[in-house]
Amino acid sequence: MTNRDAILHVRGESRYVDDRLTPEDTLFGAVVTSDVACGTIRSVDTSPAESREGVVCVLTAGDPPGENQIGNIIRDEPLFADSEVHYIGQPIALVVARDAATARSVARGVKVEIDPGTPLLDPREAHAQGSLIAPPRTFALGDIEAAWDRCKWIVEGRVESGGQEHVYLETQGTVAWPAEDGKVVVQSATQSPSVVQCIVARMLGMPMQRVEVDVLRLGGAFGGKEDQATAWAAMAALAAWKTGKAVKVVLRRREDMRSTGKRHPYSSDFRIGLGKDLDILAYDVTFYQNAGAAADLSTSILERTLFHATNSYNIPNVRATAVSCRTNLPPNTAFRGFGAPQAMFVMECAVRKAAAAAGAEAEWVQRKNLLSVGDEFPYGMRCSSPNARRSWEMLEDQPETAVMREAVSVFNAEHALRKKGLAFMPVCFGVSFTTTFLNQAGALVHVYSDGSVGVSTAAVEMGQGVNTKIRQAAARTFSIGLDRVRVETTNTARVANTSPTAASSAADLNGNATRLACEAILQRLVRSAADLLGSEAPDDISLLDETVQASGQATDLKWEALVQHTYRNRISLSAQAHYATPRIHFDKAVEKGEPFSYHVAGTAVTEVTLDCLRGTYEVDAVRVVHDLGRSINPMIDLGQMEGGLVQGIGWVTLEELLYDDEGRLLTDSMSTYKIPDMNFAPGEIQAEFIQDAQYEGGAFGSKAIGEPPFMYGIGTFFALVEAMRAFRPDLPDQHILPLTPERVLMELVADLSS
Ligand code: LUZ
Ligand code: MOS
Repeated sequence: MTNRDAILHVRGESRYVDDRLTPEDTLFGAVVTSDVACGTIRSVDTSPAESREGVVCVLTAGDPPGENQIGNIIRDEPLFADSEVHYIGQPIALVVARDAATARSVARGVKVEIDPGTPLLDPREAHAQGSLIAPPRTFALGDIEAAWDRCKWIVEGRVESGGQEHVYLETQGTVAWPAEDGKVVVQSATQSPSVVQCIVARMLGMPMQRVEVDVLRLGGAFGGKEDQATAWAAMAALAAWKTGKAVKVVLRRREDMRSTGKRHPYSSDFRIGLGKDLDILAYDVTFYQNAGAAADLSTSILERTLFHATNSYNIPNVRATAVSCRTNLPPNTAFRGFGAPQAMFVMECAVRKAAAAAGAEAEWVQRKNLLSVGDEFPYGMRCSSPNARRSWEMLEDQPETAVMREAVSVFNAEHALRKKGLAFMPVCFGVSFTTTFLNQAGALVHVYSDGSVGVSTAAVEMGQGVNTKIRQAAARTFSIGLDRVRVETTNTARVANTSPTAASSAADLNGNATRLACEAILQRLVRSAADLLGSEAPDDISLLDETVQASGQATDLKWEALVQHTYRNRISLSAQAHYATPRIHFDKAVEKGEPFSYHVAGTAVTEVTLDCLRGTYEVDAVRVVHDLGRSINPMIDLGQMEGGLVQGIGWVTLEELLYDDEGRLLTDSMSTYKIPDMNFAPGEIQAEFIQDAQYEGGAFGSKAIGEPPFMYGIGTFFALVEAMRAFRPDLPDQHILPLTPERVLMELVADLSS
């Protein structure tokens, strides 16, 4: 089983927004953005630009006929800055011209006068000044104050984790055009078609039925298009509505990197206590989230940070507090893991520091405290999966693990200037949107009279292979060949109220909706077959490999003939279905509930080699044992595993976002922002999947795969620290990521002269 879209990708035949065929007279919009991070707008002079050859119009804050507002959860984000600017790269105007070159060159010349203020860039400073997105939240379990007395070892620390640029291959973009009777059609590279629809409608002051959002596929997203595709879609829609022409807005890489938000940097404080048997008795943590200038999804991301504060560990006394701090960076946003990686990094720093204080091996303390079935999470849910423990034990039992350990100690004994390090990284990730109402999906299935099948769902294909999984869901339910099934674009006129394709849940939710719609049609087909075969008992009839079976025996009746017969009898061959994840709930008033359909758990072990003179390093191998449920498509899941892992390794090692004191991003191109490539990827990635259980929440017993593997990448950070320690046993705590080669080198040589 492969990702069927891969054939299109490797031939260059996949069509992204900028590849769509558009009318000859399509206009292009280029964005005028703020060059200061904070200030009051004195004037925006658009008239010289408007009189330039080829320019059709220049749009600003006064132009939307509805609201000049794109905030979804919190309405705090203007489409175009009106009186103030809050970050460098914030849109102020859109120059609409006959071609992209003209639009861009004119946009560069638009004069904006701003009285600059002093930008706020640090989340703790923002917190101290009361600059918050929302009030802080706290999850608590047990009695933390009483627990400290019972601890034998108590350690504290401060942890910093940096942001991360999404670097989706396709930059942000939209094409929009006006249709008949006041309608606007929007082809957007978005993970959230219905959010784009809702906000464009609000911005144009019209009902949602007059805005049709259509999404064919995205060239990657990773969370970066869950909320942040909206601005460009709204601009294109506004320009199309104003001009009566098709309008395209597509960002260049540097524009995209400057204007869009990233993974949230966090600054955190922890305090952890171990009992005499090395049980983690107490954990107190505070997260300061750098939200940037607008809320975006920050409050939801903050919530997931709290849900994953204790990662894979059972801790009876916990207090986790998180605060979303408003600063003058671009609004930070969803990125694979959605606040969980930041939480897990702090937890791992804490466990390791506590183990060191107790004179114990980190692995010993990690393993001792892993979750077991029945353990309570700080949010009240109980652990129902044995796989946190089981994955660790399976990994440890693999003969390769002993070989790896031996190789590291032999290598370190034999080499003075190169050292190896090894680290275990457990991950336990909750699957479901933590915003409960989003856990729903719709599917619309048509069986055509020739037996071919078209499926529309709420899921957006972004390279992750969800369309192949949906094809499989339909083909499997009907028991027909995969090639009979086509997955259509994600379109708000066909499937309404689409939840974002996010939270690793798209295949679960939309696979189930597809199954339900296909089952409804299948029931009619079975009755129709019974009728045709003169059978009294439809219960006896089934379909297997495109052939009707009666009492388990193949008949001469094939899929195509059955479909034709059913059609000619005027029986509907279409069905719509809705799926909502059962059981889940959460009460924010007490911060308790059962927010997740299930957890996925696993463990990774990472081996690195460090060049201690240069600070450079290689990731030799990562071996993972991971819980997939019963995978629909192991090949796609392995691809997600490898991609997520390498992206996670990038976050903790190479990927460093640097800003100057004015809040200007210095690493705004692929030459200054380094992402892991094939040469940097681990020499070996080995994944063993636990594939035995059946899960109601996932489609066909499968489990989500999109985000969890990202966090195995955190293991590389700690493997590097182990290698550094092998060179310099007196090395102080390392609690800052990314651990770039530069940082490694500086740490290794720090204070050497004294
Ligand atoms: N998006 C969202 C997500 O809106 N809610 C979530 O809980 C979530 N989790 C992971 C990734 N995206
Ligand atoms: Mo998300 S981080 O868009 O699942």
